[in-house]
Amino acid sequence: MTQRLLRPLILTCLMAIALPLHAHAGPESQTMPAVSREDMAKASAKANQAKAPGDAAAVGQKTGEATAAPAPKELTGADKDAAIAKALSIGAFDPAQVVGMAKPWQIYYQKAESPVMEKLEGLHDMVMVIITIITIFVLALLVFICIRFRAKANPTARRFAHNTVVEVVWTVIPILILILIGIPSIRVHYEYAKNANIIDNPDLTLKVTGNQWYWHYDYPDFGFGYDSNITKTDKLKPGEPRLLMVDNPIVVPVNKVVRVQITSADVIHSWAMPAFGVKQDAVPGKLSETWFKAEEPGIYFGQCSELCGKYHGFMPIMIKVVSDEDFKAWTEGAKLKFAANDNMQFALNQ
Ligand SMILES: [Cu+2]
Repeated sequence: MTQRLLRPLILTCLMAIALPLHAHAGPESQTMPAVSREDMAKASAKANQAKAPGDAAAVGQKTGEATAAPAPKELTGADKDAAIAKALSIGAFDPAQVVGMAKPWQIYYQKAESPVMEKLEGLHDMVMVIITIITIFVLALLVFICIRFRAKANPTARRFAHNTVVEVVWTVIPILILILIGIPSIRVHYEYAKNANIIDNPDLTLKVTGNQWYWHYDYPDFGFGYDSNITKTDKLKPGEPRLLMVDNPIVVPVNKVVRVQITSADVIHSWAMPAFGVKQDAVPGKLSETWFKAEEPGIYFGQCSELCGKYHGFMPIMIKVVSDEDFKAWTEGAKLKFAANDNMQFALNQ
């Protein structure tokens, strides 16, 4: 009897899951499998050469100067110092500009500042309501059973097993709840995964390499890279947050798709930026990709989120989101400050 009832029910539920998925997967899903590994590799290779001018243009570079070393204007002396000073001031910390940072006694997320994080928050809130209801329901049931069926009030226990109705109910309701959670959950994944297109045409590529215990950042579109180390507590200036401040922050333009390629030089680290909903393991020998689009200029903090050794808690991440013009000025100064990396130039010239 139970089986006869359950089989069509399970089939109906499976169809209920499959149909909306199919509908959501719609037209875009056809493009997703089309992006093969080979295409990804090609796109990645292009990012280092032909695409570089396009990327640069998208982030404010008007000419094709990003194809190679900054040959057109070889700044020297005072001009060079001024460009570097400008870059430093653009990347500088200012407490008034902090947008994404954990606060004492914070019990909820930081303010969402990327499209993916906004969807994640929505999903979290919904699931939170559901689990709260379930927890209260189960607790109430336990209390009811403890009181109603205690030995004193219920001296002769009834001896029966199986109840078809109850069994069907406690099978079907959880299935419905899972479907209820599953649909928005898959929508978040979908929002994230539609970057099958986005990630091949980013406005900017940032390569992140985890090291014990600091981060190395490369801007392959511009041919420079640098290490980013924590600012020690005794070196902090007034207002700078302890354990979060770094010497060289990441600088990215606002409202631009930043493709982040993440790897590690030693052990597994994890590059996490809560306000953008990004957390990606940095695995030695593997290049992982993710992306974000920062929606508000300001300063954001994150931390290594994979236990990576004794100074795991001392490799923070600082991102400064700036306007296109500031980003362009920053890249010009940063190129000079961090001097062009030979390998990078080689890649750009291929
Ligand atoms: Cu780490």
